[in-house]
Amino acid sequence: MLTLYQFNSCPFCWKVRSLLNYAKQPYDIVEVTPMGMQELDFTDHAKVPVLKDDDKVIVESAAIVDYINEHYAQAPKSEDSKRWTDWVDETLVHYLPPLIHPNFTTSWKNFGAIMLADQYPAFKGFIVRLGGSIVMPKVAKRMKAKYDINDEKTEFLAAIDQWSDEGLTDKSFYGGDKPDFVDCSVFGVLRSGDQLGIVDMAKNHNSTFAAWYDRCYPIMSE
Ligand SMILES: N[C@@H](CCC(=O)N[C@@H](CS)C(=O)NCC(=O)O)C(=O)O
Repeated sequence: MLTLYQFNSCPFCWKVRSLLNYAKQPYDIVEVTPMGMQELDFTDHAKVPVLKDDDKVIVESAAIVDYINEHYAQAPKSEDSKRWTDWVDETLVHYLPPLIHPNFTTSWKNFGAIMLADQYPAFKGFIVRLGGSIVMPKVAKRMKAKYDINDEKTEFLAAIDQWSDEGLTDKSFYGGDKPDFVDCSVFGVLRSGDQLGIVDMAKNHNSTFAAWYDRCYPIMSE
């Protein structure tokens, strides 16, 4: 049985979930507590996602999606797949924290939308939301400096255009008539920002992207 240890707010975790959903592969989810991460006591890896396949433990989202694809999903890959999956992990994902957590007020609102209603007992939920809303704007600021992001909105929309122009070109999916491994990765990371205004902003900006996202949704989202 597959068990995914995750944060519901984590884009790398949604990338994994999108491929599992694409494969129609059942899996359990364990929501990890950001403070302490005691649910991950079985591993030295102190980040989510972590995947357990019975007793086998796989860490790092790139390794996890490769494992899932080899053993469960068998989504097609092309020669250029790695260029795009690296782009997802090294470029696209970095725009999300500055967009979702620019300051305490927006972060608090977004954590309210991200956190599942029954995720934690009430007081613990409050502490996790408060802690996240304090920490994440600082993380977002560090990311902007580290990755030289000056205007996250403009640069994010430019990345969406790049995906649309160079990835999708005139195809229904990156994979052609059907989605492939790359579609699942791009969709998954963006899916983490659904309901937080990010996806709507991208859809309003680029209709080719909007049509692709809507085609992916029923295939990759549970
Ligand atoms: N390179 C890692 C990045 C994972 C990552 O940054 N996870 C974040 C959540 S989005 C995390 O676990 N942060 C907790 C921490 O750093 O303490 C991957 O692809 O799995």
